[in-house]
Amino acid sequence: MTFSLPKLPYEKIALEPYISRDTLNFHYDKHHQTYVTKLNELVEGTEFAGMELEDVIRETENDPDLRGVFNNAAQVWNHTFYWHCMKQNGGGKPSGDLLALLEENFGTYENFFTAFKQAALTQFGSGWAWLVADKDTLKIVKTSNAETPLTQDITPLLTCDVWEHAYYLDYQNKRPDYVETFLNHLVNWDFVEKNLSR
Ligand code: MN3
Repeated sequence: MTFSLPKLPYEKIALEPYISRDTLNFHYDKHHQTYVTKLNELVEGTEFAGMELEDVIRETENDPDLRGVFNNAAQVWNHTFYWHCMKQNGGGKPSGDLLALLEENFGTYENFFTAFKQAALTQFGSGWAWLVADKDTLKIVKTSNAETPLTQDITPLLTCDVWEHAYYLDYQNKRPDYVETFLNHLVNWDFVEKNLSR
């Protein structure tokens, strides 16, 4: 197969009690795997079969006939990125240069927290909330369905999956509780710093 499911960066119990093993059993083993499987079916025998995933996403973004390829490729990428955005004992206010940068861009960490949460809650239906770097400025954006800031001239730093499948088993319809927990207990700030240095 051309594309494969990247390994989770932690054990499935690592994010408990905030995100359960049950959620990861579905979200990683079923949803993420299905995007990989469908992508492989769609690109078989096409020019996209030999490309890097990021190139497939960029090449198919604006072609209505290749929407299926784009959707599955972007979801493969978005999910891999999302797994790395979390870690055991993560979340809370970062420190050092990263905190200073958030304060410089949003005034206070609390302002950042509120703005990120607001983006996650106001994404109507399925999608993603993101912290991105637009040249020297940090911004919060949201995308629908499989849309990804990867295709724009900005650098994704952090994302929260707000498709219902990301939180329904653990939080049911309470997206606000899931997003607050994500920020308070799960964010992998080391990964955000790594993305900033690119
Ligand atoms: Mn998802």
